[in-house]
Amino acid sequence: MKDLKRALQTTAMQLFADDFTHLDLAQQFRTVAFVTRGMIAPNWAKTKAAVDRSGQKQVYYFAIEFLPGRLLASNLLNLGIKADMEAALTAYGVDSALLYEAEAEPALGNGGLGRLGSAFLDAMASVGMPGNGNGIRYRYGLFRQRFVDGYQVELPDDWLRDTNVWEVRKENRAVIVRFGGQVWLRPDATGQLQPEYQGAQEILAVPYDTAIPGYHDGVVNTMRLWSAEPVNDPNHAFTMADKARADEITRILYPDDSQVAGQELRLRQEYFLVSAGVQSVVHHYLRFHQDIMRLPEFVAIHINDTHPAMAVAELMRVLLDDFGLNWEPAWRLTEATLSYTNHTLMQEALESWDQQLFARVVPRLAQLIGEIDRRFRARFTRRYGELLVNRAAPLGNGRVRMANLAVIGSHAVNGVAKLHTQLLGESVLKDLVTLYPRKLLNETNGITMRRWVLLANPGLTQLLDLAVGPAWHRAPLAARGFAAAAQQPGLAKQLQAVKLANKQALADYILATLHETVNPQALFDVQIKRLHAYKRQLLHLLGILADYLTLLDGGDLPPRVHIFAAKAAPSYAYAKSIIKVMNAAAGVINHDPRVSGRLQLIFLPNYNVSLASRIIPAADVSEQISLAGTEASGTSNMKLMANGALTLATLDGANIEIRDAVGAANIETFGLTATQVRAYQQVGNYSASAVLAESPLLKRVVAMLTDGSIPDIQLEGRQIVDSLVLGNDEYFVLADFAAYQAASRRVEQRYADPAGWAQTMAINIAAAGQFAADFTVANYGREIWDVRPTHPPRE
Ligand code: OAK
Repeated sequence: MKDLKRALQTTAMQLFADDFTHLDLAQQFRTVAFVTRGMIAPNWAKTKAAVDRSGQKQVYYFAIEFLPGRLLASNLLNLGIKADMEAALTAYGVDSALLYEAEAEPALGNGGLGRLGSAFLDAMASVGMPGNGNGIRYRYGLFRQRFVDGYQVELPDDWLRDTNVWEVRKENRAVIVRFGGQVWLRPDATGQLQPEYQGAQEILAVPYDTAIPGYHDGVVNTMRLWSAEPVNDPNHAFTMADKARADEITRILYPDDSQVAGQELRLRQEYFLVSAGVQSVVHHYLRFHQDIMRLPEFVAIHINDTHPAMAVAELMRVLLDDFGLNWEPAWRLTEATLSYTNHTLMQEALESWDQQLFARVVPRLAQLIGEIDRRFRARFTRRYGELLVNRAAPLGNGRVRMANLAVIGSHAVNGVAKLHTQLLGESVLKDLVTLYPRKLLNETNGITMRRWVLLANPGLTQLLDLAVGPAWHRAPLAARGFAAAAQQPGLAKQLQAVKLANKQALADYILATLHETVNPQALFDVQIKRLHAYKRQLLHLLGILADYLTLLDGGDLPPRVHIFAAKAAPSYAYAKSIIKVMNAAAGVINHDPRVSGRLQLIFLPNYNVSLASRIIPAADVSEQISLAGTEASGTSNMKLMANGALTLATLDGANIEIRDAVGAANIETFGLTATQVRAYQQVGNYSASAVLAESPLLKRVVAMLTDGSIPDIQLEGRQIVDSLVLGNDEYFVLADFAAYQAASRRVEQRYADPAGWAQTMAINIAAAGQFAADFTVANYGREIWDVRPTHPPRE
């Protein structure tokens, strides 16, 4: 600790020419982070050198989003110096919790997709797999959300305004990315066709590297994020317009979750990411290897959803144009190097690009995809027929279909939960699976246990350490013993006390941010995720309104606090209406003395990784109520169970695997199954109005949205009711309402038995270990990347 104190003083002097204790909190944060970075650096250099020297195969995880969360506490934890640093801070009179909050959160992702990428980077470092992130350094991350009169307002996220201590600019590793112009193929001296570019726009891609330290293992991997700049040519000054055109590319993260923007700028972002990434992977490979034909022995490139799917064509471009390979060997290398994960079944999220736009932005890739398409058709049409091949081809109806391209160019394709993978094979990827029956695999998602339990829930961590020892930090399955241990009434009592303290802390936060007082003894019922119709926050809201009416009718329900957090895509009018209606309903319910202390609706603004870390440890119930067959996996379901919440769920995504892990007695499931939903959709015999007509309670609830009982929501309430009635309730909210209400009552009955509830909590915590991302990446390594961890998580 003495050394740390001294390091803080020295660094404070170097950075700010002042004593550490004289600095403000932001400066103190920078000082601590700088010291921490200095302690990571030697192992970072060592890891890179060791991987290069040993020639171990490396994973490059290409993703248009990463969502790491704040890094200081997590880095200190992984380095094993968190307690020491906190002691040093205390000695200087600094509150470490406040100091951690001074860090800007890198919000370079929308939700599940980006967070999964970051969990994988952490996990790869923690099990000793050489793994690199490859993404975009957005100047502005996902918007900050505020509510004004209950409406969502989006504010810019200027996360780089203060310097980012964690990143290292690597100008010497910059590469040039070419856009637009014309490309001709001309034979060179040997008769080989070579592309000749005219009028292309060149952009400099500059990498910024961030260290990703593993947990207590000395491994430090890299997340590389690319920033666009004008090319700095000493013979040709760039103009302001050049600079603006470059800056634009990495200026802002598209705030759409599961919806395709379809704009040229997004396409440019995707190509920028892919071209910079592929070039840098190949350059690095050539520094240590001579033979490009051995690329897949040392390099695995992973395509995280379709946004980086152009990697297929870009790698072909590099192999053909830069290395002069023939098509067949180049194609073999490409397929062996690439793999692809699908993260959604939603039609509107399946990317495709207008072929003309595509050819204008990336003309050489358009040529290559044309050739991929031609060969694909030539290979399969005779055997499988034109209809099937037309549907599965990379080109069709004037569009470039990114998922098809990704599957065709990869040796492995995976879904992210068992049900999702099965449904992929039956729907979106059916034709491609017919053509490539062995490509489709399942790799169920996972989470960073250390962030979501060790960091977020120190109380529970202490109890687990007490009950099963600290082995679970590295060997997540070791938490299994917690279920038996919690049968001792003493431990069960302590577990209840930990949960109550976490709820009190969240109650304090709610009071400070929304000026609402909530009772920590009440049931805390949590739904935190992006706002989307398929996730059915509306079903939860209808449930709350029904309970409100029941209470007003004189019914008796136990005290319950419903806690939401969710951002809506700025262009998603329906999702924004739900937010407005939620906030308006909160205004009514929370201020009605007739239900005071018994029912509350809390919508916390600006959901992000940091807010999730506050809410999750305090949750009693985890709402995972998407329409069966729509949520690919979900990962908040895993985080919440790991913190002892009971899952209230439809049989969707990874909820099914959670049920299998905890047993049907320790989860509440309800609602239509994916098979039943599909049957309705195929026959077309679902009638929302018929459901409504049969339920007097439901009718009253729906009426509340338009009859003025909730003020100031005329348009929004009408829009929602229209979607239910005129639109025939696309997501079967009304169909599942009665089953949801019944499940909700069962949850309350369980909660009325504190001892039984404590057991269920313990069983959920104990079973969560199987969802550690450490296992997930080890499985990817074995089944897809052919990369083995040096210290795999123990089974
Ligand atoms: C975002 C944009 C396009 C396609 C998919 C997404 C996305 O975030 N999907 C989510 O990925 C998570 C990680 O696999 C899953 O847990 C979520 O179910 C899925 O919606």
